[in-house]
Amino acid sequence: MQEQELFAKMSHTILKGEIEEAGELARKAVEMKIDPIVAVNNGYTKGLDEVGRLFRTGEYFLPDLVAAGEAMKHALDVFDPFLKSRKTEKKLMGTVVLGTVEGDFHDIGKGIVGSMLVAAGFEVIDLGVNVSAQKFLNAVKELKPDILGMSALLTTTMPNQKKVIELLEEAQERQNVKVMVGGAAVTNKWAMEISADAYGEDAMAAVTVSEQFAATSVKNQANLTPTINRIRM
Ligand code: B12
Repeated sequence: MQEQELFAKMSHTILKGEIEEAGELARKAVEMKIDPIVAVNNGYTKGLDEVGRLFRTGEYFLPDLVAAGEAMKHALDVFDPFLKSRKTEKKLMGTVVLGTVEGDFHDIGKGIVGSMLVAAGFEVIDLGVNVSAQKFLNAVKELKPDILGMSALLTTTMPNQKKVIELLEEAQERQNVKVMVGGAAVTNKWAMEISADAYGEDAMAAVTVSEQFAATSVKNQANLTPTINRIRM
């Protein structure tokens, strides 16, 4: 099978919510030595985008979204060990606390971001989905991560990213951590509006941004605050 054909089939399994088949194709991609990220971006994500479009136009319903999400997660479960096994022997790049904000249960993209960060040498502490502002604050206080990453896929939950930043400020913890935001609903403009340190439009950008934070040694040079525009990918 050619790569393009495989990608089209991957997209189709998501569109049809074919869980087992989605996993089979992921295994096929591994066999063909296709980079998991390329397969996710060129195959499965295309399907999810189409599912999102069909949901918006009223042709798909919630069960279709659920099935698509399940199929995607199944494929990611196959890829995950391969993504993480890329981890190099280099020293720990830093610690990232990651979570999807309160009211939001989308975790596929966050999962990809987490796996890619692990592969890039970061320790990732994933707080899961529907994470309250207080829980993010507690994690920053207790775990003292270098970076806090927040995902939001719904326009209704984006404001909860702002709430977290405000809570960090109130608790005088804001200067101790770099805040990176992302998720389908989020834009660079929004990130600037809420005074996040960075916006990452995809998992690769999340890694690049985190590497830049690591290079400028967040903890040692707390006075260095790159603007979002400078660090945006
Ligand atoms: C699958 C899916 C679901 C699944 C999620 C399963 C799961 N475990 O995640 C389920 C069925 C649960 C679901 C539920 C709902 N969904 Co939904 N869902 C989707 C869908 C089709 C795909 C999302 C996805 O996984 N995309 C693929 C990943 C890889 O992309 P991503 O998340 O954007 O992540 C990438 C980047 O954004 C970035 N990134 C992500 N997180 C982070 C974090 C950081 C820090 C950084 C730097 C980067 C970063 O990197 C990732 C990898 O490249 C989208 C449509 C779409 N195309 O986005 C709708 C969509 C997001 N859902 C939508 C809606 C409306 C809902 C519901 C409200 C539906 C309902 N009536 O109940 C509920 C909400 C439930 C809740 N409270 O959370 C709308 C949102 C509209 C809006 N703008 O607010 C969308 C856009 C569909 C649509 N077109 O209407 N959904």
